[in-house]
Amino acid sequence: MACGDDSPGDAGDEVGATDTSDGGNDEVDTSTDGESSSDGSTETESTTDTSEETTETTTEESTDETATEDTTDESTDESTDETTGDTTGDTTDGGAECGDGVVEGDEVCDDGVNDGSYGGCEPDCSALAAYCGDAMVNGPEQCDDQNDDSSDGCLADCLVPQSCLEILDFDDTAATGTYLIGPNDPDSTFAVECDMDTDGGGWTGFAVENTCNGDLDSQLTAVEAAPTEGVDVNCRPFTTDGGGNHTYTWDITFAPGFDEFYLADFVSRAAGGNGGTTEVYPGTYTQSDWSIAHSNCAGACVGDVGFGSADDPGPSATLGETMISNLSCESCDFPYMDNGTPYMVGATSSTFRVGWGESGGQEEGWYPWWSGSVYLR
Ligand SMILES: [Ca+2]
Ligand SMILES: [Ca+2]
Ligand SMILES: [Ca+2]
Repeated sequence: MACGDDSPGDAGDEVGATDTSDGGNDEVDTSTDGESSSDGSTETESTTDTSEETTETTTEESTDETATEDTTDESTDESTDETTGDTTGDTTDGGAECGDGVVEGDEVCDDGVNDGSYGGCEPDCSALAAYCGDAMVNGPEQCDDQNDDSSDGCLADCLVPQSCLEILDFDDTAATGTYLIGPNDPDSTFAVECDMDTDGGGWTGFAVENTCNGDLDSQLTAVEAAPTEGVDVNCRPFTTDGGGNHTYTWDITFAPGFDEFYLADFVSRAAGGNGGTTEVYPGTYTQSDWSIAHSNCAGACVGDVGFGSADDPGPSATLGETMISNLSCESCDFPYMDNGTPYMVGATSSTFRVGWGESGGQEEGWYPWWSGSVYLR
């Protein structure tokens, strides 16, 4: 399919659309046939003639069948002839009438209305009005790149996709790979990884680098503040407390919304200071509430990193839940153990949240998202 196929047909007149697209095919066929044999072009012309005759016959018959329609058409034609249609059409093309809904003679299109509106035909039937595929952004379009490539940030319906799910819904042949999307602004697209395989596909995957520098909006919030906090040049948030407790959230806006997520190759990193160690003890504490991301040292002074929707009261999955043994270090990696497992959130949300924290008398800290990807759908 192509952009050009849609617009004339969408104008509401199948006759005009068929003739127009046939004209385009004839040009292609002629050049192709010329290379192989001279007989081919003759066959093509006869085929085209036959279809046109058939179409005209069908139109006349259907019109004649209903007396009411017939009368209406005649009165419309008469009024058109009295004003402009007759002069423009008949004189030039020897019988072609712009406005009769039939493409004939020198007409490029004729949708019966020919008011120059989007997807239609210009008033003198000499050219198509603005349409998806004319290389200009017009009408309801966000882009018009005249191709069927779904990965370049402009779909063949002249809209900029906001997510990998939108791409897959439009193009069910789209394969896993890199795609341009514009989740916030059709004029500002960037590359993401689309997983078109897992559980039916349609997952939008982004790296931590996409969460700043204008791609995806993100917000670091201190629920319980630490003296050291920030976001490094690679968009990675970080915190280190001063020997007390700390809890943070980091919200990433994904305008298209999501109902589920999974993590891929995801790694958190401890960022303790002055010999302070960061602990995750899965049997002692796992985060269940965004408002607190650590134990209060009743059992042990530990923390966790959680993932989910900012619209839920707490995370849908946490680092601690997936671990099978305690981890403790000043600066080391905490790999997520259930990479690739989809988790549901409570309700469709447009804000993905990472929450984390620590407690205890040492200086403990985190890079909650050191590396890896988050996939939303
Ligand atoms: Ca006509
Ligand atoms: Ca256009
Ligand atoms: Ca495209």
